[in-house]
Amino acid sequence: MAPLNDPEFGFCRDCLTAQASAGRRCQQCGSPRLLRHPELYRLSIAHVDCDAFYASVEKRDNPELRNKPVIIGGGKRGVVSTACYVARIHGVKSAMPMFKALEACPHAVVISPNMEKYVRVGREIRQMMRDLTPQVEPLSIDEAFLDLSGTQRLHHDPPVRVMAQFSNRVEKEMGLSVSVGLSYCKFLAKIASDFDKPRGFSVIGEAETPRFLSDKPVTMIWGVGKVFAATLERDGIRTIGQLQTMELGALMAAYGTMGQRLYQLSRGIDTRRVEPDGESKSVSAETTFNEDIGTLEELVPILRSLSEKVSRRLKAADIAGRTVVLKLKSRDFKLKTRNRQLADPTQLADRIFRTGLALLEKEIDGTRFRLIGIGVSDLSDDGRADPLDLVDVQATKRAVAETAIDKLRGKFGNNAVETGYTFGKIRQRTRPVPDEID
Ligand code: DCP
Ligand code: MG
Repeated sequence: MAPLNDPEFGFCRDCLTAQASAGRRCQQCGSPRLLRHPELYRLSIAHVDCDAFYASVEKRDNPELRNKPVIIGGGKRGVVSTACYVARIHGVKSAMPMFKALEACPHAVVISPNMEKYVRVGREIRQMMRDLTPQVEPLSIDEAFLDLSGTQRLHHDPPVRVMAQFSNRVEKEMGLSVSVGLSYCKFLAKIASDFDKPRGFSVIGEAETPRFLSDKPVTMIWGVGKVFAATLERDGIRTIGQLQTMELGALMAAYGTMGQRLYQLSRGIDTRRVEPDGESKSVSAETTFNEDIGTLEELVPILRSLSEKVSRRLKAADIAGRTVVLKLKSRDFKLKTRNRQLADPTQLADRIFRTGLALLEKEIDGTRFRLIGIGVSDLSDDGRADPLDLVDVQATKRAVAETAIDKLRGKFGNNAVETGYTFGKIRQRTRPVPDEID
């Protein structure tokens, strides 16, 4: 068994020596990087996020860049993908237009992204995670959740020590640094990993959670983006602490299903499991027609309605998909699927629909169909979904409109608002299949 000594004295992240007293430095190696927490040996949900990922990979591969400010980005959209921590000191941030970044940090070295390389490195790190547990849920190229419950017997060490060793191993074997958050649920583990970046390791226990959250902004809650935060602000709600004083009924009356999430997460209640194989899953909806149909005019409203259903599910699960998949079954039961990959993951009905429509238009050739389906795969956390498009102003307007529609639907039900595409057009033509009944 591992030295499960006093969690309040903890252990050293560098040499892993369990501490026998409350000193500020490791009694073995002198490192100040000590981990201590009353719940240290009880927590088992971890979130790992690589530090300045693309930039760190480039620095690793070119030691001359080590102490220089490095920005990764450019390309089509002309924005910063990421900046190293040196460049961040000068105010450079992800998603900033490149010209602004260079105003802030004129001596920065700008490198265009090498996605193939980052994907490969991301996979290697993920494999190292899977060496610890099969319960690995990737969220994006450089981050994942791990559920280490029940692994103590395998590792002869509690999760916190396993994760400390993991982060040391990534540094040694990959030449990259990660930040780890450890808690009792996904919501707090993810918050924790962001807490003392780079090379961080933060622990948030169950007992301290309500107090810890109380002065934090509502935007820390999963699914509360800028638009929804503005709605809350208008209602006078800025901190999670304010949500903690509100009743479930009141929150649901005001914000629908989102209200329930606000109620639970504000109190640190998060029952979502770590779901491995997130990469291979998809979210889709389909329908079979009473009579086979083959014209765009008839298919478009159905496609729109199905896209909205997919979008609702994505939003409810806080996920987004990057590949849109259209499925068609013709009269003679031949199945066709058509895919298109987007620049960013989406959870918006509008983007799913428009992408699906472009795929559908190519298939209209007089064939009559008995089934249509639309879905997204390449699922990830919604954190990076649907960035506002600086070039396509109309798309941004539609995204804002969709958020407003979501809110009305949250309040008054899914049929409260119909768009021009579906209005009055579909009910008589399709029959619900079991999957479709909400
Ligand atoms: N990325 C991107 N565009 C964004 C944000 C991120 O292309 N708007 C890319 C570049 C990042 C990678 O995704 O390196 C991982 O995203 P993170 O948000 O984890 O950012 P970093 O890893 O770069 O920095 P941090 O140390 O804050 O995690
Ligand atoms: Mg990162």
